Amino acid sequence: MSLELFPFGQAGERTPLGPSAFLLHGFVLPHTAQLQTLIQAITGQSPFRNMLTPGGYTMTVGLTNCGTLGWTTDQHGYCYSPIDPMTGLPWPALPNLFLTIAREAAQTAGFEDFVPDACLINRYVPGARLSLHQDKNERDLSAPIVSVSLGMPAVFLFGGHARSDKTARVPVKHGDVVVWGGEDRLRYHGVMPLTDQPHPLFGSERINFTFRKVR
Ligand code: MD6
Ligand code: FE
Repeated sequence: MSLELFPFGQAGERTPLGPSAFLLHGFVLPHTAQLQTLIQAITGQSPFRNMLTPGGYTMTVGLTNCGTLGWTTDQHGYCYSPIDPMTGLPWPALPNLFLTIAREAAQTAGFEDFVPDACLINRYVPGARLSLHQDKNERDLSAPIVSVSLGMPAVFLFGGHARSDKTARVPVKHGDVVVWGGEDRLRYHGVMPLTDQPHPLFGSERINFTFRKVR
């Protein structure tokens, strides 16, 4: 069961999605070209790859990381690792612009002094989706998550604390940022299958990156 939400805000507006969750419309619009260049440098070193879940499925979303820790999954389970299993090397460093955006977005949502140590980068192509999940592999659940959307639009599903709770459908566009923490930190969420709506800068791709404080 889905509940329609229409947070079609203007750049600079803040739509609450919960007591401690906000959609910051167009928050990174001034930086999107620079972010794209930084992401190209990161994926040149640690490419996007379609990982295998413990359930034996290959994810439709391509994934990589930057920061001291990176999120990975294989048939044995999920974990954070300092080493990219594909290259055997540390993940690329978190660029300063990423750290600044993460801190300022968190602050705008009411979370002071957010310093992430991990940034998970997802690439969606038409048809890719992310099933409902909780982000609960982080040791420090007092820190929020900051999630940046670039490229093609998507519908973010924002549920409750049980998988069966009804979900809100939240349109996320190029330049939008979602921040959530506090009592909303463990809510189920996912992304509906993307439709092909090519973007002038990113073509038929959506890039999402989420900053976390793991340790
Ligand atoms: C995405 N995002 O938007 C997937 N998780 O592509 C997430 O799974 C996510 O956006 C935690 C907090 C914010 C998010
Ligand atoms: Fe998530």
